[in-house]
Amino acid sequence: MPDISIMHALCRAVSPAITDCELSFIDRESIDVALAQAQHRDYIAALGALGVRVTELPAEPVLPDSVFVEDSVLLFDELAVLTRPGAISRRAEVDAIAPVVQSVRSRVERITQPGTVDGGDVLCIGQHVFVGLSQRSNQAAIDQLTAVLKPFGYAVTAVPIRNCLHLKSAVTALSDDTVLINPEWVAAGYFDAYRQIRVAESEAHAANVVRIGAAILMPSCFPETRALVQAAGFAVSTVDVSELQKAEGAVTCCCVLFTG
Ligand code: CIR
Repeated sequence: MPDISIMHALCRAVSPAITDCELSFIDRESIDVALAQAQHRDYIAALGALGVRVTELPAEPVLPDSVFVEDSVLLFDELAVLTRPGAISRRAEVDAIAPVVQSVRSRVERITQPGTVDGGDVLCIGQHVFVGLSQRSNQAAIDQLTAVLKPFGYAVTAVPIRNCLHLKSAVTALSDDTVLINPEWVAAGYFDAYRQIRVAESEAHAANVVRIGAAILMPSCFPETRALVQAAGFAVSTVDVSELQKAEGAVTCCCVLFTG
């Protein structure tokens, strides 16, 4: 039987409060909200052009970082896991997305105190789940995730990171056997089992890309890394997310991908 499962994405429109976003590793710059909203619409269009069916949730007026839906839920084929974000200002995002999550997965687990984890720290490659040990995600959450996912055959590995927000700031998968990595922010040895493409030296933030089947979506501001990824045989689309980058966002964080 051919695989006829369709790729879906949950996205949430940019909050007008995004100017009050959390920032950890970059300095605050003025964000043009209207431009951020326009760039987010382009991002959704880019996902659609790659065959993704997008469900766009309404903006949350008082949750500045709520466009970054990836951080509040992990969606696996068999279940969903609602997170407990590391930043207190972001915890209410989980309750905001929970009803939608319950409509796409019948089994829903939840990370509880003292665990904290942001979805940006969770990188799934096949049955392997790498979880960043970061300012946002801790060992208690990793232990909870390990217990919840083990019955479904997933192996969980904790991966310390440095000088960046999330594990997926430092490394994402281009395919099941290739990663795009910034070895300044994560030890490459954790990904020895994979072919590794390193981001261009002048593009530290370029490792965060969205993989849709065999296609890659990445920000338009990393041309050198884009060329490296294309030279490795991947089809790359780009989108300008400059205003979302000022909120320390990137491309993975603006969607939760799942098959259905
Ligand atoms: C935060 O600091 O939580 C937001 N301003 C940015 C979150 C980006 N999330 C992600 O890359 N997964």
